[in-house]
Amino acid sequence: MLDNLTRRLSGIFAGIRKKGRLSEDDVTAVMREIRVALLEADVNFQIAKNFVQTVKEKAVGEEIFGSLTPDQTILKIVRDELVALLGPDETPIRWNPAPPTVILMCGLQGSGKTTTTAKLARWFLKQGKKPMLAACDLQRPAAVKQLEILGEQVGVPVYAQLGSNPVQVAKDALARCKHLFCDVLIVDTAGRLSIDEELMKEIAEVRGAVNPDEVFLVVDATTGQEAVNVADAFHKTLGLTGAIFTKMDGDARGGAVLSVREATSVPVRFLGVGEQTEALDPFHASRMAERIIGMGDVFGIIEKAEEAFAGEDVASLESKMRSGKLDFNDFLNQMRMIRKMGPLKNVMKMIPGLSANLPEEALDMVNDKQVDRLQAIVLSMTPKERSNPDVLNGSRRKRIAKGSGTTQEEVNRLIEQLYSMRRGMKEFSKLEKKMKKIKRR
Ligand SMILES: Nc1nc2c(ncn2[C@@H]2O[C@H](COP(=O)(O)OP(=O)(O)O)[C@@H](O)[C@H]2O)c(=O)[nH]1
Ligand SMILES: [Mg+2]
Repeated sequence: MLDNLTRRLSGIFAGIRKKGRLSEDDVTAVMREIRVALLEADVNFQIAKNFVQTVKEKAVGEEIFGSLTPDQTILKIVRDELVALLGPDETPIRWNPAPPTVILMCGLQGSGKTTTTAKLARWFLKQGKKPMLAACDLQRPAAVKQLEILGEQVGVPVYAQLGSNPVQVAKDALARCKHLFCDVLIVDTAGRLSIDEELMKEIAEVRGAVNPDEVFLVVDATTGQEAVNVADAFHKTLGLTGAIFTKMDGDARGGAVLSVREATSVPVRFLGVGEQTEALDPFHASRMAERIIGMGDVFGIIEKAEEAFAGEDVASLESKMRSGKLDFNDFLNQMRMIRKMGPLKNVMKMIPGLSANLPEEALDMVNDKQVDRLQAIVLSMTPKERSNPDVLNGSRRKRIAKGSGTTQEEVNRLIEQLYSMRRGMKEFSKLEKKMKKIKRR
């Protein structure tokens, strides 16, 4: 997500770090570089210009000339300005005090409305809500079917009515929702390839019929600047309360995400980061800003880990690790937990400094297939071998390599890794004990 911009900015900051003290000319040059980086990321021209202007003014005010660490100062200013540009850090859902809360989804065809409708339902379910979906895209019969399949996948009811019209379906869905005591109704609607009057009229009528608490515009993040015009048009007709950018897992340059709030005052609420229904991240301006400048998203990782490790016996794993008794059963468990955090590549991209410094190809190399290979090796071991790796002699290793479709070198390497982890953890525990003693004195 926005990797190119991150890489560009990191390069700029590294350049400042190398230079040390900055002259006024240096600052001007740096600002020009930042502006070019923003423009290349497809940020609106005026917004990029204003952004750099503010950063420069603040930088001068902070007396960066002569400062020994101008890169830190500029980094902080850029971060703060990005947060300001991206809007309120987080906008909570506007719950209707008298449920159900109604959410209207709108956007162009193919932007990801139907998928995002299901993603939101899943997200609400996790918050302990009881969502229901309304299939108001009656342009194509397949659209209703798609929502029904997705609804079944996430386990929420879908209200549909073939041969009717969107306004009627929306009204009836709302009644049904109340009847079932569901507390969130998400209304999926039809899109067009471009904004046209008929589409706007239809969706405005649906809006009038259900009086939504939230109107979310779903935007394909790879569409660039055009997204701002789309947001503008929908906002004028419907009064948007939020934007959701989809396909952030693809090669989105990010300009639209960075521009839409400043251009339309509509805050970004969620980001779609994959085709699966769990691939939806709530939007935080500060986290986004920090990821863009290469500070990583530590909170995002912690959240993902907490979610994945919920209900897992992490404490016993930790005590095993500390005592240096880790075996391949624990290893298997760990792998399973890590896989629950989502594609490895996405997790790695959130680690501070990593995504900016690693080329995309390197990230591709630590792919999930490799983890699968390691897992296959462990799965080819007998239970005895897993709990007592000491018995793994040459012939056993050969058998495991064959059984898992890997090579004996790979098997050897994995076994060596386990032993080195054991040694490492033992050393660490010793060190920790020593440190505690020293502290007590
Ligand atoms: N990679 C990726 N694909 C997405 C995302 N959101 C939606 N899609 C895909 O985009 C296509 C269009 O989505 P759909 O929900 O049918 O769009 P709609 O026409 O607006 O309802 C589908 O192939 C989805 O799988 C996302 O966040 N990432
Ligand atoms: Mg659709």
